[in-house]
Amino acid sequence: MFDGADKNTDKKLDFDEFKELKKEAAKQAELQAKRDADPEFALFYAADTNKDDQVSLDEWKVEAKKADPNADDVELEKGFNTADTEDPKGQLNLNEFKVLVANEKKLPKDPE
Ligand SMILES: [Ca+2]
Ligand SMILES: [Ca+2]
Repeated sequence: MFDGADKNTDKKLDFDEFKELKKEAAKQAELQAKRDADPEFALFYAADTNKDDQVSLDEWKVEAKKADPNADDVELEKGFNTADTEDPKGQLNLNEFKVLVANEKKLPKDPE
């Protein structure tokens, strides 16, 4: 962490680098607070494994199957496409993802 922040590699943290470090820590704390306050954001964040702030169909399938290993690919894809209303297509941003999660909750569960 120290080495990473020491951008001009003089092996000393100057004040700017220290500020960067503080900013990064604040960003992480903010993110954590957001995850704590917003379960859907936490899910979005967990599903977005490549951290590009979009959840792809593949990322969604992986995440959905953690919750339900028997989830059906076709059904997952249908739900994904229904929520995917904004560009870029094939990727869900946080807003679209929340729609997806809300839709999933509305689905009647198959009686066992
Ligand atoms: Ca992603
Ligand atoms: Ca989209």
